[in-house]
Formats: sequence, C-alpha cells, structure tokens
Amino acid sequence: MIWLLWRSLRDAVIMNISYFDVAANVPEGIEPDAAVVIDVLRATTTIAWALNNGAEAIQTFADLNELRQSASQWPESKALLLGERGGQTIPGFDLGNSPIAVKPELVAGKRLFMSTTNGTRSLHRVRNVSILYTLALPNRKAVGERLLNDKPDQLWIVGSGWEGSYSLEDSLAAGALASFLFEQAKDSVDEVNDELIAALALWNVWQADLEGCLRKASHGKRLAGLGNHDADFRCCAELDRLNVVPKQVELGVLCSG
Ligand code: 3SL
Repeated sequence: MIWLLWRSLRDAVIMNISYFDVAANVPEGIEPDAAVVIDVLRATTTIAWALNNGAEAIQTFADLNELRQSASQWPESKALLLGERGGQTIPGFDLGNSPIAVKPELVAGKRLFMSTTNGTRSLHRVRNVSILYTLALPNRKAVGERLLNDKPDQLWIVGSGWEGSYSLEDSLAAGALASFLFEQAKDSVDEVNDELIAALALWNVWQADLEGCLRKASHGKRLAGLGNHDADFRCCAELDRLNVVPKQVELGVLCSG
C-alpha cells in the first residue's frame, strides 16, 4: 500500500524543462536538479563517440595551459590531447574535434584532455549541477531515458552556440530531447520557457532532414568552408545510434555512466 502510494507520488512529479541557447543566458544564482549540455557540431557528438569507443574519461578545459598542466601529470601512454580552435586542430594536439576520429584503436582506455571553442564553455557554466550529462543527436534517446528515470524537478538544457550567439543545431537537439520526453511521459513534463517551445517547433520542422538542418546552420556552413566534412555531418546527424550517457563524475570529468 505504502509502496503504491510512493509510486504514484513519484510518477506525479513534473519535470520542468527550460532551454538556454548559450552559456551566457543561463541564470545566475540558482541551480537546477539536472542539466544537459549540447554541442551538436561537434563537441558533444565527439564526447559520445569517444566514450562509446572505450575512452576511460574526458576531462574538459576552457584554458589550454591548465589542460597541458593536467595532462602532463597523467601517464603519457594513457593521455590524448583533443580539441579545436575555430574548427581546426590545436597545434601539438593528438586529435581535432571530429567524432569520426575518436576510433576505438586510438581512444580505448585513454583519458582525453579536451578543449573546444564553445562546448567546453557551456559545460563549465553548469559544472556545479549535481546531475550533468552531455547530449548529441546520436545519444538523444539514451539520455532521455536516463532523465525519465532520474525525474529531476528542474531540468536545464544548455546549448553551446557559437561565440555567444544562438545556434540552429543545438536548438534542434534540445527540441529532439524535449520531444522524446513529451512522447514518453507527456503528463510528467512541462516546458518552462519560450526558448524550449521554439526548439520543439524547430524539431517539428526539421526532424525528417537532420543533416540538412546541420548544413543550413551557420556553423555547418563554417565547417563546410574549412574543407570536406561530409562524414562529420553524417555522424553528427545520426539520431539514437548510441546507447552512451556521458555523465560528469567529478568537476570537468565525464565518464560513461
Ligand atoms: O565550438 C565547439 O565547441 C566545437 O564543437 C566547434 S567545431 O565543430 O569543432 O568547430
């Protein structure tokens, strides 16, 4: 009887979802119960694939000197430096920020020390939230299912954008996640802000052509201008392919959890 009462109370909890398109728009002075950070092109897609392919953990940094200092304390054979500035591999780093480069034979068992232009900034902004995941289109369902299980009262979805500006692709993925949560548990979720309603509308328009949306986005055009990124676009647009849930396990450290 008590068990049934507890279960119905638990199921009645409403997950209040807000979307913030860039780190600068995340409110100051309050914390949600859970946050999900998105950088579809390409940091959180790379994180999902690296953990899926056996990386031990991904440690993220905004500052390159701090990154090099931390990596130097790790056994060299177990560390890889990964990242980009302006979409290009950072000089001296092992890998750029491409999800197709984090192959199992390179990353399995390794700690990846990562810095990117925008994605790591958003992660840094919500690093104190007690449940923190990263999401891309390939692991949308896996993260969605985890959230349905966690049942946070307040959930913030945080996009990365480009240098402080809105990005179409992160908002598309925010809409993809929200749409999944509404489909699975429509009486237990609620949209708190207009940004989330707009993200859902964007998802409804583009869900049949995800790669088209990524290519239309200004950062998609920027990447295409840097050279052939066809394989990256295909990989970043692949919905629900991976079962991995990147979770922050200590400040700045993401593991498959
Ligand atoms: O801005 C970021 O964090 C990156 O994902 C950008 S890029 O796609 O690697 O250029």
